[in-house]
Amino acid sequence: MHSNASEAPAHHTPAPLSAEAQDALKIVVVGGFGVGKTTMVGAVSEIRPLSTEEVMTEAGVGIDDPSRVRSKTTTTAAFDFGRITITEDKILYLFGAPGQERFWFLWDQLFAGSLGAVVLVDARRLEDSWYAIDRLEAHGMPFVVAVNRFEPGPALDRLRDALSLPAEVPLVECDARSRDDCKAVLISLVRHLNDLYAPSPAREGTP
Ligand SMILES: Nc1nc2c(ncn2[C@@H]2O[C@H](COP(=O)(O)OP(=O)(O)O)[C@@H](O)[C@H]2O)c(=O)[nH]1
Ligand SMILES: [Mg+2]
Repeated sequence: MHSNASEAPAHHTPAPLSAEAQDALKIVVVGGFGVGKTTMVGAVSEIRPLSTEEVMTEAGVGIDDPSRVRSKTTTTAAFDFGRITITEDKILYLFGAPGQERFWFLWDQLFAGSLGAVVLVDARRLEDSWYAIDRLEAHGMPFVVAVNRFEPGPALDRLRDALSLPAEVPLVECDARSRDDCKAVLISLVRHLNDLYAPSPAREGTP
């Protein structure tokens, strides 16, 4: 008899949200169709990301164009949802927002209460992420732009020009499948927020 009911299982699923959790922080990941939003939320989330990814059906034909996005057979019907515990009482929630124009009505709700956003860009299809940048600028929502390199492409400074990104908006590279890359993107957003909101000595001096 080796079984012992009081023994903790060696492997268990991540604990449910801590009772201490008080601060819920929210970051949204936006961008065009097939740029890697679902992949990014899945790569960094500590819970199995909740996603409403559906196998593309006849209904998507002519609406979502997979011909330009190799090996993509699913499309996000609503949004992706992931979670990262920062400290016991600080939880970061990640929302991947569908990029297709027919889902824009969701964006205002999604942006409400968000700290900032990550715009994912596929360097081969910059135009697919232009509107996301436009909408974020219109909302006054701080954001960073992450270039998901599916294949070698133009240098970052050329992409910055092509996207007409102001110098102060961080532009970084990432592989959305890499947890470390995605973490680095989130850290660049947090640093950017810090630069925007932290009282600088110069600002403190002004009345
Ligand atoms: N080569 C490569 N493929 C990627 C990368 N990120 C995502 N993918 C693939 O690209 C496809 C689209 O990604 P997905 O996350 O579904 O895009 P979404 O529509 O923005 O949610 C999927 O088949 C991913 O596996 C990447 O950085 N490099
Ligand atoms: Mg998706």
